Amino acid sequence: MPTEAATSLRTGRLTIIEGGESVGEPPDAFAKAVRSGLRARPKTLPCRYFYDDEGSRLFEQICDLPEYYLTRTEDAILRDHALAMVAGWLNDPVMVELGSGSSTKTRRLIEAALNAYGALHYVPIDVSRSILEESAQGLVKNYPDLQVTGFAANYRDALAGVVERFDRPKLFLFLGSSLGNYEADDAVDLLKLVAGSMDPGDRLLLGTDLDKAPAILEAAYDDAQGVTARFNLNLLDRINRELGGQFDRDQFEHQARYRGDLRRVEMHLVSRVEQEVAIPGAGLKIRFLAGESIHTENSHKYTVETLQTLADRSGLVEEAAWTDPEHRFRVQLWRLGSRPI
Ligand code: AVJ
Repeated sequence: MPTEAATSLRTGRLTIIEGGESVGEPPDAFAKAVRSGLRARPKTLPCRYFYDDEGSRLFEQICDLPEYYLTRTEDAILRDHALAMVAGWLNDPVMVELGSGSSTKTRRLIEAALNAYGALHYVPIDVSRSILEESAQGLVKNYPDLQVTGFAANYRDALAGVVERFDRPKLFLFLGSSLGNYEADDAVDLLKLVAGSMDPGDRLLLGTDLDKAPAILEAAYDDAQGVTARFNLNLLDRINRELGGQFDRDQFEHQARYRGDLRRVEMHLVSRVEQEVAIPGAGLKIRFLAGESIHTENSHKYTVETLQTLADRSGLVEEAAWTDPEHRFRVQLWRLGSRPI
């Protein structure tokens, strides 16, 4: 919990709280994750390591790709329904966002809340202190009636800090289908963590990608310009940069595979040849067969039914939901269920 370990910076309407164990994860966390992932069978690497400076830049580019419909579809839903999404509170709720990143889409909701209530306290949570500070500074400059308290911490620590500091009704936001990176049990654990931070009057606004034709899904994760391929391959470059790895990225191929049975798009890095790669910083020499893959990401796709199951298992119930005309993406408003789980 961000208490004594927390450092806090306050300037006018902007406060940044940095605390908890997450800041940062221990310096050898990446080496350890690479070591265990590449020694496992099948080989894997955790997708959270995509987002170094270069990876974050590439992800912003992905969001603008013609094939990557997720960002613009969710944004259109928020644009059309922001007022309804933030309506129904007696006074302005504290708006708490998990994984806020650059907070661009969130502006729709911030503006709607400012219009409806005249003032707002926005509480973004992100592991990256620099991204948090930059976006928070832009927001307070833009909106004179907005107050921002950012938490640079992991979700668990930050949510504990939020509950401790804000004794007012809250609207939690978890957008961008970020939930899709979690396997069902882990998604339920995360949703339970949020539910555990909620009071009966609080709400969770959750944005999720919907299941659809494989061709559309595979194109979204394997675009014609090759931006997603560079995003995936950047993980090998990052291992080279930070752990002295000897990966030759030209010897690996980016693949996006839709698994209908699991309702998810998997990203893989497939070795084009039989090879051995040294990673001194992780104490490793790893052999690859030709065609052998490293599984780097899952992006789960949902139906109304699987979302209902997630809500049930997490002790949450649906109050409202919005989708686009083509039913590509869905934004739902959940609250605590009446039965304890
Ligand atoms: C940020 C997890 C929602 O899964 O669609 C984009 C990440 N990976 N292209 C997604 C991603 C490849 C993205 N999320």
